[in-house]
Amino acid sequence: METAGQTRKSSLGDQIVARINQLAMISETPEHLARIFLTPEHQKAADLILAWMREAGMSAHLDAIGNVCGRYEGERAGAPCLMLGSHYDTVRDAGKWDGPLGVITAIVCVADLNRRGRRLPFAIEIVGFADEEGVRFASTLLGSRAVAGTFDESVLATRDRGGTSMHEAMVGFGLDPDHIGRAARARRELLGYVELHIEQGPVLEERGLPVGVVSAIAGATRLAASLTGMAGHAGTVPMVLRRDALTGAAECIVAIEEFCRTDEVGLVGTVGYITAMPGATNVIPGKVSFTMDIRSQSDTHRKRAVADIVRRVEAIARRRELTLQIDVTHENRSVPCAPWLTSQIADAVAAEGFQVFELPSGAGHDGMAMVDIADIGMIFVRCCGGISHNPAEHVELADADNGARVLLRVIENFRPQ
Ligand code: HGY
Ligand code: MN
Ligand code: MN
Ligand code: MN
Repeated sequence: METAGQTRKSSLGDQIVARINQLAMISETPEHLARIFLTPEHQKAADLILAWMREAGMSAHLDAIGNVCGRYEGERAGAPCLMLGSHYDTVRDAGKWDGPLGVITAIVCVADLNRRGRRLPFAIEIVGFADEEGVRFASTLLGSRAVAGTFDESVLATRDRGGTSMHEAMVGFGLDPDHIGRAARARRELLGYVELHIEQGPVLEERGLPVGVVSAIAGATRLAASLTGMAGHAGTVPMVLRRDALTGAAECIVAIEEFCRTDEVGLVGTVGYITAMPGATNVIPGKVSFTMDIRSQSDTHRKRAVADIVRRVEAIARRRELTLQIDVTHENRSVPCAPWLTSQIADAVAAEGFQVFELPSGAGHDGMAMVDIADIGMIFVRCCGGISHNPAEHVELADADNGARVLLRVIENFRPQ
């Protein structure tokens, strides 16, 4: 029991929760958490995280694409690093843990090493990636692709829903698009990449486990479709003569859901965004655009499923005499975590007294890009009800603490391969 005079040394979990709440205050609007790439909220969040990194004894800077980067030197300066990280951008109307938990937990762990004057035979680097979600420019993992040297310059020409190109947004943010290449790191500089992240699913909670060891990350295909019919008067055009783009899209969307729902291999398909033009109550929609997000742990299965879904959408459009435009806008292959890293994570989980449980990630993560320059490992932390990409997303303080203690063990017992 603590005496009244004795203040409880704040646990790693306490430190994490305080920062999660502080960072969550930086949002486009107070009502709905949104911290989107190359916005004033991005800049404010970067400034706060850089300050936390410096308080933790790290040198810290913003890189050429807006990632926040911190370095905690090892016993000898300039040594290769164990890189930790996650992202600090969010989806719209987001939860406050998806991404920031990994960045903040890593910083709190380094601050603990620094407080104890602990130096390791390697450096620790932490990267907060500026755009993992791909909310603004439809391509995901922009920050980690820049670090991995695989950034696709063509994305600079893509425009957000307000018509601003990534190129223009970078200039407005004070970054030079021609310098993105300066964010790239060489494989020889990294001993490995480890990301701690909320599970964003219900499995750990169902099994009563606080943490999990990630085996692989599912690949994903994003598509954009538009259906063009014939706008018309809602009161005068007989139903049989209509070429209604919105009811056509509705049939496509239900067909996609049915196709994924009945798939035995665990395919998931989501239509997350739709627009219907001209968007008036008394006008038959002439043009509808919608997105698709199709995922599977198997790339072969996902690609076959995408082809089947496109065929079904084409058949519906033909039958309804709608013009269809459908394009793959983005694709991430599934990636395995490195067994030598997952076994070190498993050792740390066991050493903390928890059951070791391996599970795949249905959600995408920056490790899908980082795998091009380093072997990757991931630690999952239980989140309540598996809820994510939702303001109800939550992690209990004890689990934030559990995750931090596992990550700290991984760091202190890390044995480069
Ligand atoms: O969409 C995803 O899987 C991740 O949250 N960006
Ligand atoms: Mn996310
Ligand atoms: Mn995430
Ligand atoms: Mn991630």
